[in-house]
Amino acid sequence: TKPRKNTVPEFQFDDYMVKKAKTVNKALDEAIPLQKPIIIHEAMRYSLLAGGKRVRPVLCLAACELVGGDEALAIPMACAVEMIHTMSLIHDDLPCMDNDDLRRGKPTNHKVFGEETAVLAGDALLALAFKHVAARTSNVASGRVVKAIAELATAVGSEGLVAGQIVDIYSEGKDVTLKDLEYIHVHKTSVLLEAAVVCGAVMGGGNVIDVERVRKYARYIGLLFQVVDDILDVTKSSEELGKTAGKDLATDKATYPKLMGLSRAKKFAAELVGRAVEELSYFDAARAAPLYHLANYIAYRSN
Ligand code: GRG
Repeated sequence: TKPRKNTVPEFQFDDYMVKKAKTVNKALDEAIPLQKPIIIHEAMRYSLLAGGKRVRPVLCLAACELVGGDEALAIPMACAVEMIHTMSLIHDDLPCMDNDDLRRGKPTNHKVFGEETAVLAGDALLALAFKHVAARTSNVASGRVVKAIAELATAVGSEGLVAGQIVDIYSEGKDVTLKDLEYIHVHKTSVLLEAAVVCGAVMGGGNVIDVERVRKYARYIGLLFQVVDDILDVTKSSEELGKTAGKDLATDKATYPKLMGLSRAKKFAAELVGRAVEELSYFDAARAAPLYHLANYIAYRSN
């Protein structure tokens, strides 16, 4: 099929994000009642409901609607993706990993609940994510649910997030090439964004061609997300110079601006958003508007 003309209809993106994030927050709140043992459910809820932009679950819902599905079909999956993202942040912040004290503007999970509970809260969120999709998805053919679960599991395990984290850990203090950096980012960040989009489209009833098209879109925005994160590290650091040495400048962590220079990194980000949006031109422009604006939001966000 020929790409459609890429006209972008008027769209209130801020309202859209607020509305979708509200839906996701309500569903997440209901997914984890404060039951016994209270402490573990409290720890799970603490990080899961601590804010966050909710980019991944909103992408999941937007992809479901892009292919003509009702948002309700993908809500359990959107929650599962956010549960997995949150558990990866809890584990990433642990003293044996990044040893961070703050996350989403609040003390990290292990700072509040202790290391043992933080590890278990992460484990429990991971298990709940898969249970939630399997048990709560309704009106989707079971073959689609199984396909989406396999996609999500691949994005989490030793071919996904875990692969990115382990390679990142073993790269510390070594000379990292642009190729190594891309491997780390693709696995630590892009794979989950990709799974969010692909699983949303699968739950929404998308055909194979449409699913593979949104996958391509997701790959570009996944990489874009990290390039922009790296750029923000530098630009925020320079804004804060004089007060404190910024994160990126203070560590020997490899970043896109460090490896290619700030202006080339910005150019690369602009190229990625262009390529992502190009993939949307095959879809109905009104239905694709949320994903179009999400790509731009990721590219030009300020935090
Ligand atoms: C998944 C089993 C399993 C283990 C975890 C620790 C680990 C393995 C992976 C680390 C993954 C990680 C922390 C990647 C960084 C991803 C990233 C870009 C986070 C920031 O995402 P935002 O900006 O954050 O969407 P908010 O707070 O807005 O949700």
